[in-house]
Amino acid sequence: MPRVLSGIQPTADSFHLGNYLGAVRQWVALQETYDAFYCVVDLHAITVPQDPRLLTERTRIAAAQLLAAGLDPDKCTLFVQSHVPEHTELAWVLGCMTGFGEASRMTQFKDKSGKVGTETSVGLFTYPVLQAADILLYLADQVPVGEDQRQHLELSRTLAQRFNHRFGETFVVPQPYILKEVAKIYDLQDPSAKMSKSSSSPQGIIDVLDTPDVIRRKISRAVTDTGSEVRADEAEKPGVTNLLRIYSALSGDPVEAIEARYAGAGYGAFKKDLAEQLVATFAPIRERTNAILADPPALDRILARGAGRAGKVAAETMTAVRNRIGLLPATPSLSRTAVADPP
Ligand code: AQP
Repeated sequence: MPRVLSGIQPTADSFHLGNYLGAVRQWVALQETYDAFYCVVDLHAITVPQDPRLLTERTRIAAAQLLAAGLDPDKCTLFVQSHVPEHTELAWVLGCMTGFGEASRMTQFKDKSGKVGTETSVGLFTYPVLQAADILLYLADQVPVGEDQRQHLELSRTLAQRFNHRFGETFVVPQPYILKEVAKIYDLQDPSAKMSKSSSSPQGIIDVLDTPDVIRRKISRAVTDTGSEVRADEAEKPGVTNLLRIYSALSGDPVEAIEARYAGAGYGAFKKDLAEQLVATFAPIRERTNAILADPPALDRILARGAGRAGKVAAETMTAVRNRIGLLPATPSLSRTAVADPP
């Protein structure tokens, strides 16, 4: 089976509608036909300051939400990035092959460092290299992500090709798996910005764990444009166009059919029905998430099993990488634990 890999950061108490439509929904579908590896990327989260207690909690919440959204641990490998130390080891190797100028061109670093200001870390700068390691370690063929990750994925492809060229065929050159219609879901209050865990205002973002009433309120207050016509028009009606795309993605109906359905009806009826679509999609995920979170040991067992499976693949790839680049192999019988220092 071809392989996919993708990850999500535990940077909030819930993932949002953009994460769900742009990425997670594809993850669920792809587990049926791919050897699928999905991880909660906690090491990416710490590229900006995190409260340690919250980070632990949110890592479990993210994993529970992914299971609640439809990931099946018998069909895919779900794990926590930091449980497989080869991610950071490969990131170092790849970092030594990444040009400073090349890394400086990453637009997400420019955006996020602008927001973090003086607390901008070297980790935030090298984040795309760790992401390349996440992907290349599993020899992934496809990477299902939103549009915001396209540039990072291009770097992963460049690094795979560079490594293969210098040291011999080792990595698969991964392809982005980006669905155009849902590649970028916009903020409900600012339809020029992407919906984002860390930068959207609470009113601009629909969380998968929002209660039905909160979802209804946020949709009713979503920015619409002048006029009252429910019509997709990127330039003149960015707010309504965003809502139409969301409606279409949730219902499976083409945008044109939705436009026709609400012709002359105004924004009110359209928004009301959209809110109900969201409630119908997210309420069961919310309930299942809470049920999964009620049994942390069971969740931890799923993650441990995932880390075991992921670790096997990662260890094989890392052994090949170490050999290729000429690191002296450690002698197994002289491992750190087998050979004690004289007293
Ligand atoms: N607005 C979006 N529309 C479509 N896809 C999106 N994704 C994120 N936002 C949108 C996709 O969701 C996956 C997981 O994202 P992430 O957790 O790695 O973080 P991110 O891309 O940086 O998303 P956020 O919400 O903006 O998180 P923070 O604020 O923590 O940086 C990815 O595949 C992403 O493309």
